[in-house]
Amino acid sequence: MYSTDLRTDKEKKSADQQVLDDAQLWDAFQARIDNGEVIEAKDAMPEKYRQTLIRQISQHAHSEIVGQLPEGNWVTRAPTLKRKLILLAKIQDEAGHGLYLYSAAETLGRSRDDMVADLLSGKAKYSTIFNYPAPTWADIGTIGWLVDGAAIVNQIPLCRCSYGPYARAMVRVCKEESFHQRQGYEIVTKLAQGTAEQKALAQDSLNRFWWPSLMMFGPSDSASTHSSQNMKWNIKRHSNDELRQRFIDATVPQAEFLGLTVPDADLKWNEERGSYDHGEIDWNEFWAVIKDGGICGKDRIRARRAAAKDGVWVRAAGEAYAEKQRAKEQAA
Ligand code: FAQ
Repeated sequence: MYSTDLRTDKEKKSADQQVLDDAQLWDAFQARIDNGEVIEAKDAMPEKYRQTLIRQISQHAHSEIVGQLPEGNWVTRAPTLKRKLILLAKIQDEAGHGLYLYSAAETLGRSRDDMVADLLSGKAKYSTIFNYPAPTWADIGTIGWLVDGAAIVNQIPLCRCSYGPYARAMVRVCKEESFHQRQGYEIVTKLAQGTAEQKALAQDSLNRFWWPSLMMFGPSDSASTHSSQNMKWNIKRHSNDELRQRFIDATVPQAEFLGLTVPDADLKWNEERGSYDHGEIDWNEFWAVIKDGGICGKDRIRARRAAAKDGVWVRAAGEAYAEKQRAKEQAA
C-alpha cells in the first residue's frame, strides 16, 4: 500500500547509522527537546523515541477506526434525517483521523499495512472505551459528550507534541472532535430535557459510560509505564491523572446543568484544591478489558477483519488504476 515514509533509501540507511544509542547523541537529542524544537521525520532520533511514537500513534489510529463501529451501528436507526446526516459526518471524520494518524506513523518507517495487520491479529491495542456496547440512542449522545470530550482533553496537549507530523495532525483532529463533543452534548440535552423516559435513558447511559470514559486517560500515574519518559520527550505534556482530573472538573458541571447525576458517590468539590475529589476507578476492570477485550472486543476485531476482506477489491482496483496512470504517463 501507499507509504508516506518521506525518506529515500539512502536517507533511511544513514538514519539507521545514526541510531542514537550512545549517551552523547542522546544528550544532543534531549537538548533539542528541552529547547522546544520540533522533531521532523528526517531528523535523527533515538530508536526508542521512534518506537514509542509508532506505538502511541498507531494505537491512536486504531482507536479512531474501531471507534466508528459503535456509532456506525446507529446510522440506520438515528431518530431523524438530520441526526443521521450529523452522525454520518462524524463517523467520516473519525475515519479521516485514522488516516492522518496512520500517515503520521508511516513517516516513522512502519507501513500502514503492518500496523493494520497488528490490529487485525489482535496484537495491537486500541482504546478500551470502544469495547463497551452502545445499545441505546442516548449512548450516541454520551459517546460524543464524554468520549470525544475526554479525547479533546487528552489530545489538545498533543498539538504541542515534540514530533511535528503527529502534532500537526492533532490540530485538525481536535477541531473536529470539538464539533463531535458539542453534537453529543446536544443529543443528551434534548433527552435530559425531554420526557421522564428520555431523561432516564440519558441517565442510564451516563451511568454506563462515566467510569470507562475516565479510563480513557490510561492507568493512574503510579502504574503508567511510559509517562515519565514520554513527558521528558515532550510527547506527553501532562500525566494521565492530571488530564483525567481536568476532564472531571470540566464535565461534572455539564452533568449538573442537565440535571443528571454522575454515578460516583464519592464525588465532592474540594475547595482547597479547586477541583473535584472522586471515587476509586476499578483498575481491575480496565486491565481485564485490555487483556480479553471486554464485552465487545471480539465483535470489534471481527468487524475490522470483515472490512479488510470486503475491501480487497477496492484496494486492488485502486492499485490497478494507479498502475494504468503510471503506464500512460511513461508512454506520453
Ligand atoms: N485503552 O504507560 P501508559 C477517540 C495502555 S481516540 C487501551 O499510561 P501511555 C476519538 C498503554 O497503551 C481515543 N490501552 O501509556 C473517538 C500501555 O500499553 P503498551 C484514543 C490503554 O501511552 C471518539 C499501558 O496501557 N486516544 O476517542 C489505555 O503513556 C469517539 C500503560 O499505559 C489516544 O490514543 C486505554 N484507555 O498513555 C473516536 C490518544 N490507556 O502500549 C471515535 C493518544 C493506556 O505499553 C468515536 N494516546 N493503555 O502495551 C495517549 O495519549 C496515550 O497513549 C494514553 C496512554 C494516554 C492513552
